[in-house]
Amino acid sequence: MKHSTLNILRLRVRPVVVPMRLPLQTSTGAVSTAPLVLIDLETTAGITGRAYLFAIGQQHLRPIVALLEAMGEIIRGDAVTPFEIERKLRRKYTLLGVHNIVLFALSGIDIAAWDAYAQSLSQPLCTLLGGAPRPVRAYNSKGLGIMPLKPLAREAEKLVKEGFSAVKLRLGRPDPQDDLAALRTVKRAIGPSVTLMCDFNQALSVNDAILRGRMLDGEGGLYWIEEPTRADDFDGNRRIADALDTPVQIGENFMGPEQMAQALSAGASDYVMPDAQRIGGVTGWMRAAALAQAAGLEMSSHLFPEISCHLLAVTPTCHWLEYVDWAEPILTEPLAVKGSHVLIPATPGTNVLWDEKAVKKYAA
Ligand code: SMN
Ligand code: MG
Repeated sequence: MKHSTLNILRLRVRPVVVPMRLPLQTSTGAVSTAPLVLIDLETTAGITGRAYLFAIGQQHLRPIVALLEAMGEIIRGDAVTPFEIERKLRRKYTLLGVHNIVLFALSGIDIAAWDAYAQSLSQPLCTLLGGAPRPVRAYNSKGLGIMPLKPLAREAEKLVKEGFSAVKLRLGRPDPQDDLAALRTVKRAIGPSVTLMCDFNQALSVNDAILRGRMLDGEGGLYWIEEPTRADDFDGNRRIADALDTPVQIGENFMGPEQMAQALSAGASDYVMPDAQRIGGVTGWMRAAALAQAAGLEMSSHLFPEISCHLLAVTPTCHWLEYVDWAEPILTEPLAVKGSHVLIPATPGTNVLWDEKAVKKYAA
């Protein structure tokens, strides 16, 4: 197919609120539904590239939809060349700031454009990027929120029984002793052979994070401590990482590869885990992967497992894929999981396809 025939006809943007099977209580509040923005990048060749964004809260759907629709007008008729689209949109949004939900919208368009481009060449995204669709190691990140110990133990057993060799516990209770009790409960429930990560969602001050981190260090066996303090306090994160034995993990809030470069040069963490909708989609991820390679740091993903599996397969320091099933109710082809690995679909593009009946049902 001639690339010149692949131009953007229009961007279709639809908000949905999808029920979550395992609601999640984090230190920042409850996540009990998945408010998603579905993007269809329709092209002149009849191919449609797709992507979804996670709005975090339902109240954020409308501004994200509005941003996407405005960007859709700016790129209408343009060729489906992700670097050129990025260049144009970044220039148009320079004065507003390419940050936060502007970056979400830019990332979503980028992912949809790469999907359309890969489909036009009849290749899975990861093959187009120069990789092989090999299984990607994943941890089960559903559930294990801040909850009472009894249901926490039951949930931990259930998540491991789904076939995973690693799970992630949310911490950040007001009393450190309650976090300790939760950690011990989950470790007892999953046994010594299952890897356990934990996530504070930025709950602690730097000093408290060092105190609580030392307490967790004393327990042994914790794989990483995620976002112990404010995500953009790179110096604070460095002080925590220096003080603790357990590796510190950050990255889901890196706003583009530029901010990740700042975190790396500050020595902010031991591991990194960019988020596809904040790092700049496929384009931003590939640049972030090169930064992690140069810094010699293991790189994991944050949410968006359907896209992240393609991306981690071409990431030199590929570490762990964060597996959640939050988009599953609106997809016709949910990701296949086998033995704690996500299987990359062999179909052209990303294989993100909407279940239109479900999209109608959950329309917001
Ligand atoms: C997280 C982020 C956003 C929504 C829910 C949970 C969490 C994670 O930080 O890393 O999964
Ligand atoms: Mg996190």
